[in-house]
Amino acid sequence: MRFTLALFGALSLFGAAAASAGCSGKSARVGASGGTSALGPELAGEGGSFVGTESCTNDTRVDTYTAAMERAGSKGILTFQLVSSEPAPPAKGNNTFQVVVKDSDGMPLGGTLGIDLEMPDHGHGTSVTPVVSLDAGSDAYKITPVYLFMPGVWRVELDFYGDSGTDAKPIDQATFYFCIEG
Ligand SMILES: [Cu+2]
Repeated sequence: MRFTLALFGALSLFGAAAASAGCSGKSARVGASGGTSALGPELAGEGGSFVGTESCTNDTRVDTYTAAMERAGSKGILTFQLVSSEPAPPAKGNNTFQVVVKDSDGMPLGGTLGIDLEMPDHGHGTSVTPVVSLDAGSDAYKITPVYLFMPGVWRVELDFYGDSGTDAKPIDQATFYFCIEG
């Protein structure tokens, strides 16, 4: 029994190492309020496997980018609008997103917005921490760089924390998936 458990542990370690061998970089979860940014990199979660770089254009998870695309928050409280991506659609390398967060009346909200970038099939994030800044004039959050350095499916999670900062739980969050081509 002991031997079995020890062996399982060793295999798990090996598996985790193998899963991360194909990719580099770490997940970056950041937030910013009113033009300042609070940086809080964290390591990417375990799991995932390296699946190569085959095209993801037909992957059923991915969204088709359109300007001003909107997504209801998972809690049904807020709406997240990806006003624009530069370049459009999002492409391999550096992107700049403009995001507006709206309440149920469609009024834009100011507060703290966080972004988390991950390649779910590879179990890693990005290697450059995005900076989030709120433009008080347009009520849009500018997020740059959204560094999608590798072809494949990228998960873009937006977390809105209001004025309470990223130490609190997000009030609502929405997730987009984009296929980045090589
Ligand atoms: Cu990857």
